[in-house]
Amino acid sequence: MNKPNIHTRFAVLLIAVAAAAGAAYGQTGATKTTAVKVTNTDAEAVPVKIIPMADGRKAFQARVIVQPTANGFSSALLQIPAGKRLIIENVSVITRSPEGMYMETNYNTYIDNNNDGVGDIADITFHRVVLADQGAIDGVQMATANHKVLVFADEQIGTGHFGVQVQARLNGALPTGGFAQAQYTFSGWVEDIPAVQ
Ligand SMILES: [Ca+2]
Repeated sequence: MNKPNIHTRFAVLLIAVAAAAGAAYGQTGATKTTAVKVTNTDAEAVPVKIIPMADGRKAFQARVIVQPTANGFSSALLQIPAGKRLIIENVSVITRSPEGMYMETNYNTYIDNNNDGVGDIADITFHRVVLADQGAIDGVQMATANHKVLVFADEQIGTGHFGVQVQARLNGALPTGGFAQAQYTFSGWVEDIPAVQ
């Protein structure tokens, strides 16, 4: 079956970040009044900027944030430049949860695994992130991961368009007023997708 264009499933989400939330994102200073994107859950995908390197290669490095609220997966999308393939070589993740809670995290990508020129369910692969608990500081339970990987992510297969979808879920419902966040950073290379063989 054809995979729908997932880029169309996301809308823009802008949230003004208050001082407390800003601190949780590693920001400093007083109350922020600038509207910034703090999560991409069901929101506009985070774009990837292609960075030319001196040797001719094209690099990328991008951050995606997802904020789960319960034991069902929440997701966010890293948008791949049109017609490009990401070659992900490093993934770093930090999760912040209420003390005593923890997360399951993974991300998925597409490549034409069955080589039929059609973006279908055979083309999705899941990449689990192994987190190491860092304990709790000031009531915030943290876990981190930093892994050398080799993952391919195509933006287009046939008429289907895809991104890198990150996911996270908690081991239970987020308490009222609680804060939970999984922040992913991907680093790697950008190449053109070769023609279908
Ligand atoms: Ca396919």
